[in-house]
Amino acid sequence: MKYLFPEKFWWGSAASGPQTEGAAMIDGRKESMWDFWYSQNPECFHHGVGPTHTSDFYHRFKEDIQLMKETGHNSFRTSIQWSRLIPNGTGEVNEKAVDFYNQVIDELLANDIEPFINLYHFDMPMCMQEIGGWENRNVIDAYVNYATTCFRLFGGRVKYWFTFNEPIVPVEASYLYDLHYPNVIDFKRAAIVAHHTIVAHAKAVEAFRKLELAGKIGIILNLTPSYPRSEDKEDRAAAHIADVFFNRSFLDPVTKGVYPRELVEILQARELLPPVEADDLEVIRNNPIDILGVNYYQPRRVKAKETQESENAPFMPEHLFDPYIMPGRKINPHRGWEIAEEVIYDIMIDIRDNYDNIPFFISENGMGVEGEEKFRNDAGYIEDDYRIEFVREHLQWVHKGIQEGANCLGYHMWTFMDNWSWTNAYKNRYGFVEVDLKNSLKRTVKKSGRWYKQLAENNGF
Ligand code: BGP
Repeated sequence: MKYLFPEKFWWGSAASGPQTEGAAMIDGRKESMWDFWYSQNPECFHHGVGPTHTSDFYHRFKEDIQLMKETGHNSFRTSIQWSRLIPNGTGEVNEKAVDFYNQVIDELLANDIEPFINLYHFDMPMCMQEIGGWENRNVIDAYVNYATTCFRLFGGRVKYWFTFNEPIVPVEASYLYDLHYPNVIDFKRAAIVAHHTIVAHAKAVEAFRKLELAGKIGIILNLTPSYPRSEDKEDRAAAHIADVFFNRSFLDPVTKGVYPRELVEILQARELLPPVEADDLEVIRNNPIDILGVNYYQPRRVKAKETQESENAPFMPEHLFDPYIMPGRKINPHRGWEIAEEVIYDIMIDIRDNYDNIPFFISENGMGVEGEEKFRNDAGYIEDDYRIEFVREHLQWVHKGIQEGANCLGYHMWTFMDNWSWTNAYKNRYGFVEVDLKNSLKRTVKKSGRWYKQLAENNGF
C-alpha cells in the first residue's frame, strides 16, 4: 500500500439535520428559517423542492447507520436541529426530539461509529430570526442555553462537539450576497452577525468546559486559501486581504482568541466595526477550541483591483480585490467550483506552522454531480469513478501533510447519502449512497461507498 494513514484515523462522512432528517413539522418541531423561506418563496429552490421531506433520516436512521457500517464509517457527523430540540428557541425542551437524538447517538455507538455532533448548520429557528437572528444579542443567550442543554443531555456519550458549521456562510449568504434568507445586503449588519456568532461560539465553549465533560469541542470552518494571480506585489496584497476577510476572520478568534489586526483596522477606518460589549473580547480570548474541523472544497483566486469603486458605493470586501479566473483550471461543471487537490495540503501546512499545529481533521470534502443515474451499471448501482478519483487525489495530499507533521486526525466526506442542499435542493448528488427520489427514497450504495469501505479497512490505499 502506498498511502497508509495513522492508527485510529477517522474515516467517515458529514451531514446535517436540516439536510437529512425530513419530518419537518412533526413531533413538535417548529419552523427554521428554511421552512419559512420555502413557504414564502418555493421558486428560490431548485425544481421547487424544499426542506420538508429531505432524505427522511428521522424515520430511517437505523437502516442508514447500517449503510454507514457497510461503507466503512468509524465516525459520522450530523447536527442537532435547534428548531426540533427547543422549538420556541428558548424554554421547553421537546422530549420527542430528545428521544430521537438519543436513539441516533445510541445506534451509532452500538455500531462502533463515533458520533460527532454539530449544533448549528445554517438553521436558525424562525422564531429567533423574527427577533433579528444573530443581529440580536438575546439570540446569543438563547443559543448558549440550547448548546448547554445539548451538552447536558448528550454529553455523556458524545465526545466530539462542534458549535457551528461554516459560520461565515450565513454571514455571506444571508447578509452580503443575497443568496439565503433574509437576503440582506449590508456589510455593517454582516459584521454584527459575524461578531455575535463568534461570541456565541466562545460562550458555548465556555459553557461546555464548565460542565467538565470528557470530550472535545471545536468548530467547523470552510477554509478557502487565497492565491494571487501573480507574484506581483499588488496581486499578493489583494490575495492577502481576501484571506484575512474569508479565512482569518473566523480562524484567528477561535484558535488564537483575537481578531486579525488588519481586519480590525480596515473596518475601523470605514466605521464598520460592530459594537463590542465589555466582556466579548475576553470570552473570545479565554476560549480557544480543542479541535478544528476543516471543510475544503475550493481555493479562492484573486488579483489586484482593476477598477476602483465609486466612493459612495456601500462597502463590500470585493472593493479590496478582484476575483481571478485562472485559465486552464480544473472545474466541477455541476457545481462550478474549481478542483485543486494540492490546496488541502497548503491548509494543513498553514495550520501546522501558523496555528500551533492544533489537532484538526478534514470535516468536509466532496464532489456534487448532477444526473448520476446515467452511471448506473447492470448490477443496479452508480459507478461514480470520478468521485473515487476525487477522494484519492485529495487523500494523497492529506497523506503528504501528515507525513510532514500536520496534526490531521481524520477525513470525512461530504456526504454519506445524497441529500437536500439548500437552494440547490437535490440538483447535485454528493453521497456514497444514492437516494432515489423517484423510488420511495430507496438507498443504494454507490461504487465509491464500496471503495471507501476497503479504504477504511486497510487504513489507506
Ligand atoms: C458545505 C455545507 C454543506 C453542503 C456542502 C455542499 O458548504 O456545509 O451543508 O451543502 O457545502 O455544497 P452545496 O450543497 O451548496 O453544493
